[in-house]
Amino acid sequence: MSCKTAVFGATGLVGREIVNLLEEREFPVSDLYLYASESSAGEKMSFSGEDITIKALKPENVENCDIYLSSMPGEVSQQIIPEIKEKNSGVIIDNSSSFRMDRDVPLVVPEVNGEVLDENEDLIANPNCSTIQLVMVLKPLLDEFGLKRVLVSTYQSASGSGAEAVSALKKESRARLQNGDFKAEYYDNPIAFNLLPAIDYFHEDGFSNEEIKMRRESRKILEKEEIEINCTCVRVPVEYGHAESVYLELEEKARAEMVSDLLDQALGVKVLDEPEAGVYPQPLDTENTDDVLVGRIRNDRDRSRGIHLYIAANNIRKGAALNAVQIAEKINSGK
Ligand code: 2RA
Repeated sequence: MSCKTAVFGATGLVGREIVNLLEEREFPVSDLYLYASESSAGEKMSFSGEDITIKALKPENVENCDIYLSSMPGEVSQQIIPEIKEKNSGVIIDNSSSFRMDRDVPLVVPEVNGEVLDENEDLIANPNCSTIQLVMVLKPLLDEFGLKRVLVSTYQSASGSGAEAVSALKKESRARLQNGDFKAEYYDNPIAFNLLPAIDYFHEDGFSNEEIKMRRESRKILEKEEIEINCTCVRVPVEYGHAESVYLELEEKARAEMVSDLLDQALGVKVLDEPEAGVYPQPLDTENTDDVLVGRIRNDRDRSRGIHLYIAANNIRKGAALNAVQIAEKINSGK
């Protein structure tokens, strides 16, 4: 079915990628409406050879559409999405964290739990980027061996914070290389030549909100509240692509070769695991693939059910825009 489609936050890194993907994947758009903040209203963006004028995102401006792909800051989504939902028909796919943990809002990664979607949805949440790439790898292992415990350290690129953070990374890097002296341009501390173990705000127990999101969202998507998932999330001086170092404790004994064979067959996952030949997942590789890359798969030296592995994925595409467009495709194919 061809769809009247809207993109909210069309000028951001994720919004732009959504527009690219709608064209690249030939999503059956009958009309496309683009919305962004007041300051971008009137600008034009190209889609399928046509220039589309961006409108200010206000509920009264929003056309009635079949699908709305939304990528706006949490505070804006929180305020505006209920109003748009009230006033318009169609399905909203929201990339913010505002509604992800609401009981009646499905949180979806199509390859993992696409079956939770039904034709009555009006709001679907797109998970956090670091959650998406993690559950893409956890799900096949959960189904085959069971999962008891997951410990993750992330290496998250600056683009996860948006275009301004990428510019800050470049500016700080240039300043450091040219004068040796530089100051923080975006985060509390410099990101160039540095690592920041602080993503989002901190909860009372010392975990950052990004770490809590990964735990809660993964459990919701996998429908397994009992899996122990704890994370340390780190911002790294990389432009695009998030990586994760993961330790898993399975319910059943499995060897690294079995894990590798299983992941190699999983939809949307690609095993890159010849470390001696320099073949392992890297953020730079994720610029050219939509697969979640996994490698360094190895047995724990002490625990017979313990497996270590390393994941990298494109945080803007599979971690955000692509996952949202895949949800739209799934919704549309069910109509
Ligand atoms: C980050 N998880 O990388 C965020 C992006 N949504 O900061």
